[in-house]
Amino acid sequence: MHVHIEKEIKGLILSLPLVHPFRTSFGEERERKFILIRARKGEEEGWGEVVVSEAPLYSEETLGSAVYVLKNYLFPLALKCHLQTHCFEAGAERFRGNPMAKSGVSLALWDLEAKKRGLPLFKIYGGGREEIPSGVSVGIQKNLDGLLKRIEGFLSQGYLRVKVKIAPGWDCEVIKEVRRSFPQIPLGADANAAYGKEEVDRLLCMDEADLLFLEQPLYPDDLYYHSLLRKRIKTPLALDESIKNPRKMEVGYLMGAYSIVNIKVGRMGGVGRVLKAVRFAQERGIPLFCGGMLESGVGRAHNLHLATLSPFVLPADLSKTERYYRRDIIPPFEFSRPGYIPVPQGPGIGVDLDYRFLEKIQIEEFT
Ligand code: OSB
Ligand code: MG
Repeated sequence: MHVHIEKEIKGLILSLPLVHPFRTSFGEERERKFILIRARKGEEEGWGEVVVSEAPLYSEETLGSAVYVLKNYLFPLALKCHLQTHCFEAGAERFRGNPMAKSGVSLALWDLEAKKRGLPLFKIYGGGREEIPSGVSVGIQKNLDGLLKRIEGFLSQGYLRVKVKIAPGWDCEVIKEVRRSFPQIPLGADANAAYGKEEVDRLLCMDEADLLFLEQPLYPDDLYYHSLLRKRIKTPLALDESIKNPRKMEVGYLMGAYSIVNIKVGRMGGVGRVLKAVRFAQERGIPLFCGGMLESGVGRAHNLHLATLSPFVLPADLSKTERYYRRDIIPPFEFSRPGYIPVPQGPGIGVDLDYRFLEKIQIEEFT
């Protein structure tokens, strides 16, 4: 029996093993569990990704909290809005927090809308780039030698910028050694909020390594202490975890807490908020880069479209598929020339999903 579904929104919980374990100051991931959102209207379907982890380590959100909020609040809102982006995003502002859950729905609805209009998302966003400069984020390794070998491997493939994860005990010496081995490369360091305000003196050593940026050294709430650190350190500060929405971006700017912002749609709570933050950056000349959360191909396709906007002047945390997953749910992203990933040109996110593989890695679905 075939039932025609006019409008539908659904969550799929999936799991993919990472090619290489990814260690940061907050823990190690070997496998990525994530939620895909599928929004259907008539013949078209739009896809979004909820970039949560199982544990509340990067942020407060978890797989379980996202499922709860999607089922009980965000799916009903999306349906009430007839799956329209602006209605959904405006309605979602009423709910506190839960940006990754909100963003998953937002992305699916934007994809759906773009597909109905027959346009690639970047055209709707007003982006002008056809390929995105690609950087790579390198996790904490067992030893320095392993790190240097890994970086060398990535550089030989053409990555345009390397970001090294740091944590207390894996910071000054490591960064200085990396710089000594690779004197010329654009290099960043990301602490994932591992340092307290009492530990800032430790971070001044970064100035000896000629870094492009030091990302999120202090706790997410510590915008004020970031602004104090910024006065003492020459290395540009980039913020990630602290910039939870466009208001935090504005306050952080007024306080002088950062020079650069790492934009992640999941952390910000949806496309509308990212577009607002990007306008803010554009008006003030704030350099941005597009961050990553080890997304599946769906999330990375969305990131490619957002990264076409002009304030994204720095290489993105957006690497080739093979750096994350042996097999992905969309055809692999590769370089069109060394260091550049082409932006998909088809309608919406512009990539086709591998439905059979999707079924294989699915754990559960919910509406
Ligand atoms: O801090 O940017 C981060 C991955 C998971 C959680 C936080 C971060 C990251 C990355 C990976 O750095 C970037 C990527 O997806 O390539
Ligand atoms: Mg970061």
